[in-house]
Amino acid sequence: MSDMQATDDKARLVEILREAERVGVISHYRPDGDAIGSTLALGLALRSLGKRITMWNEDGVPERYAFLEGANLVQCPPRSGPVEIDLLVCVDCGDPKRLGEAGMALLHTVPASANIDHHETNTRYAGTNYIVGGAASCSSVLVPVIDALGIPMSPAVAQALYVGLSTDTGSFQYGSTTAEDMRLAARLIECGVDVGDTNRRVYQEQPAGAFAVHREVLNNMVIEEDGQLVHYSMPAGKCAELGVGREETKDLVNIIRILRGARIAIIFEDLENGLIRVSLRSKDPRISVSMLAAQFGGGGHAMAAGIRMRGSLANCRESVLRAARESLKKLHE
Ligand SMILES: [Mn+2]
Repeated sequence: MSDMQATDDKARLVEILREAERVGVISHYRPDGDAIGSTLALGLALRSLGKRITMWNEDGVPERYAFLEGANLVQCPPRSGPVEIDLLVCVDCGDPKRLGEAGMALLHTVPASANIDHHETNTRYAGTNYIVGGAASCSSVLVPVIDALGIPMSPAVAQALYVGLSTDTGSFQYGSTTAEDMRLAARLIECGVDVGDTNRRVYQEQPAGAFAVHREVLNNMVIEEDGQLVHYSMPAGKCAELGVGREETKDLVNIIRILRGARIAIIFEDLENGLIRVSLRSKDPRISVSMLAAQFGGGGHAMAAGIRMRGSLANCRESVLRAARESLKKLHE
């Protein structure tokens, strides 16, 4: 998409945001820091204009983000009945299916919809789409929108945006992190974000259950292709055996991706509903896991992508590993 197109979309987005009285904000299921940060930042910012705001998420707010202002206001999307809003805004969600079933139903019944996102693979499914593919986070994309609306950046909005930016840049560690991202972080800190306190709450307050899962992954990870490919598979029943919820299986790929020499890290997880979830990370800029995922109907970013596949754990794993080995082989051709 050209910059001009993005500018036009932004102007239209700002206009409909300004006009709407009752706005619903929603993001993807199994929300991460950017999904929650974007939802809260936009919700709180629009609320400060006197609008009536409803915030939704299929899976609610994960414990680690519950400290953010407004987190207690996030509800599950209604399963039925009319919803009294003028505009539904989907943030950080590249594909309407990821809104969840109730969210997707909302999208089809509301009078107007908008989509603000940074996923390259965004399908532009809303009435108005403002997509900046390649931006570090959806939170980053929201900043010029909030500015254009003339809303002063409150400490609460800044903190929500900071959490989105920090989590989507891997705490500013990804190679894609730019000077502009750092300048945005600086601005958010100037607006009142307590960096030490925010990072401690997001990154250093993990429940004991998380350690049971980490132990399991470290004990059973597989290292192959001379250490270039590392993966772990979580079979059906494992969460119950470990006594943890699905929430604890998020971000497991970060445990194995730090192996020295690894280029691709993959977690396979049997979701026990006929679906296998695959989380992929690349540590080599020549390998796009987004393209790898696309071969199986998945998507995401070049260095971080995901797939939901139908089939057995063993079959899905073999197909994806074959493709991963293939992309490693291409490096040496
Ligand atoms: Mn994001």
